[in-house]
Order: sequence, then structure tokens, then C-alpha cells
Amino acid sequence: MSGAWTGADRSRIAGAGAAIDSVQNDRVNITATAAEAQRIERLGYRVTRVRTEGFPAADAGYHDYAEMMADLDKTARAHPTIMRKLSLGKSYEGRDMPLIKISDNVAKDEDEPEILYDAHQHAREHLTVEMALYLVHLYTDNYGKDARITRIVNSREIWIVPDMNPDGGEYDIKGGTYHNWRKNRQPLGAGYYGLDLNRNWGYKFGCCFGSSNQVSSEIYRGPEAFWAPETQRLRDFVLSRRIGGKQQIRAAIDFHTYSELVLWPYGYTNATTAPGLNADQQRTFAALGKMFARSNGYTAEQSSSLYITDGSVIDWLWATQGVWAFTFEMYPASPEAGGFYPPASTIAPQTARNKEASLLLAEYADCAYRVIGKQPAYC
Ligand code: LU0
Ligand code: CA
Ligand code: CA
Ligand code: ZN
Repeated sequence: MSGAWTGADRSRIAGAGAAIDSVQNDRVNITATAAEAQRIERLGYRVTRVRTEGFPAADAGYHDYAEMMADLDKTARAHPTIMRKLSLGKSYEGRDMPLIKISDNVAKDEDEPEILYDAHQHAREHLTVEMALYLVHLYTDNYGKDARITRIVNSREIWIVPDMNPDGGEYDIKGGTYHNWRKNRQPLGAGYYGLDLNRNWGYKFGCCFGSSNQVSSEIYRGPEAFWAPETQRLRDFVLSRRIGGKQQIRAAIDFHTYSELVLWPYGYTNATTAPGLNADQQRTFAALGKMFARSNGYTAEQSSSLYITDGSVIDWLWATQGVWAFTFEMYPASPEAGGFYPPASTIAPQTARNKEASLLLAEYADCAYRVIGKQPAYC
């Protein structure tokens, strides 16, 4: 960028959040996100793009990793009594994987039904990070203002994992263009990288032709379950919520894109009931899933109706932890409508579209069987 002659100019540029890499006369070479570049232009400087970081300028409304972290930090600071930003640990490349807790008396572990929302197992599914940020703001910004949300925050402990795959996500936008990347970024040798996090979970791992053992595959499951640091991190957190032999997390949504679907277990088999999933449980999953789909206009079905997946997070959450776990495949419905890269203008409407389903999940978390009228028998 140019037009910056003095140290004061450069300080204003740095103040906009850009990193100053070098200085030549009035020209300053910076590394900046698209949002920062826009801010600098508004200060009256001329910005020319040599090499872009972050999202392509047209999609600056999406949060890259640093912008996501900044938003989480800022929101946590604004709501210290109900929100905490914690950490799941680090990704393969060493990025911190944030873990958000939202509840009243947030510093205490209270005896309240716990809920988990996680996003971004797949790198190019950036809209899911926006979904997680939307939920963070929904529950914090409306606390004490909206009676329904206040009731949920007071009576539940909400866990949000906004970024299961920070390495893949950053790689996907590297250089300011999209790379159509899905997996994580673990090196596999011979120039291959990445395994499919949603095939690396430890229930029926690799059982059923719903994943691949080839490193080149987009659905490479890895040499063993939980081989990816990222799946280990979420597994260890979920296992840490097992207290006195009882899993505290009752219900979960794992956000993906795209196809506009609500999916429930199992993914590894076409059978509607199977070991660990009896008829009442299947009816409960289907009834909740259809209720969610009525609220957001998605299609509801068992996960395997889409195609067989083995080693998915929802199969593991349900079969080993008893968590009522759903996959949401968000907007759009078709590749023509933007596929994995819908324009930033869709973020607001398409995240708000899942407000009702997300709240319903939290409300039913005390006793999911209520949805089929069987709470007297089970809860
Ligand atoms: O992991 C996937 O293949 C998902 C669908 C399953 C959860 C059934 N589709 S995605 O990769 O396109 N998000
Ligand atoms: Ca609480
Ligand atoms: Ca608790
Ligand atoms: Zn996905």
C-alpha cells in the first residue's frame, strides 16, 4: 500500500490491525486480512494486493482463524459471568482449538444438562464456523433480554467448539484463493496430507466401506482411530465430561455443509436399529430430527440414507457416550447455489435459519425421550 510517508502514518496502519513487513518511501508492505485492508483504505491510503491472506476480498464477511479467535476473545470479555473461552488443546500444526462454555455461574460445574455444538471438521465448510460464532452471540448477546434464551443459559451448560480443523481451514484460504480442501493437514509422506476427521472416530472405525485406507483419498480414515490430534482433542474433552460414570453431555450437533440435511445415527449401517440403538431410541432420533427439519426447512433422515460413513463423530457420540448426536448439513442445497463457498451475504440468513433447531436441542437435552412421550419410562 502507498501514501504513508511518516511514522505516524505507519502507526495508523498498524492500528488497523495490519502487520507491517517492510517500508520503502511512502510504500508500506503489509500482511493484512481483507477486513483490515478495507479499514486502511477508509483511512485514506491506497491498497494494492500483491498476495492475499485470509478470505478472498469478496468473502471478507467470513472469519478466518485469527478473526474467529478475536471475536471469541472479545465476546468472552463482554460477557464474563456467562461465557468462558477455554482450549481443547492444539491442532497438528499447533493452532489452539478454542472451547467455549456458556452458562450461568460459568466458573462452576453445575448439575445441569450439557449440550455440545461443534463445527468445521471439514476444512472448506467455512459456513459452519460462522454458525458456531452465531450461536456464541445468540446465547450471550440475548442473555437477560430474551426470556427463552435466558432460561436455556440458566438451566444448561453449553459447550461450543467452533473450529475442529483450524489447519485445514487456514490452508483452504491460503493465498486468498480457495483450495477445495477437506481433510486436516497431517503429513502422510510421499507428498500426501490429511485425513478425514469425520472418518477417524473410534466406533466401527473402517468397518463398512464408508471410508478409505488410501492416503490419497478424500475420505482417508487414518491408520487407526483417533490418529488425528484434532479428533483426540474433542474425544478427550467429551470423555472428561463423564463424571461418576455418567456422561454429562446429553445432546449435540456437528455442523457441516452442504445439502440442507438433518442426519442422525447410525451412519455405518442402513439398519434403522442396531446394537446400542433400540426402537424407542430410533423413534426419538427421528422425531427430534424431523422437528428440527420442520424449523429450518432441511430434509431429515438417518445418516446412512445419504451414504455409508464409518468412523463419524455422531456414531461415536451416540454408541459410546449416549449423546443424542445429529449432523446438520447446512446451506446450500445444491452446488449451483454456491456449494462449499456460498457468498458472505448468506452468512446471516443461513446461520439464523438454525436458531430454532439449536434452541430445541438445548431444551430437549434434559430428556430427549419426551419428544415421543416416553419421559415417564426413561427420565
Ligand atoms: O462426512 C461426510 O461425508 C458428510 C456426511 C456424513 C456426516 C453423513 N458430508 S460432507 O463431508 O459433505 N459434509
Ligand atoms: Ca450454570
Ligand atoms: Ca455440569
Ligand atoms: Zn463435512
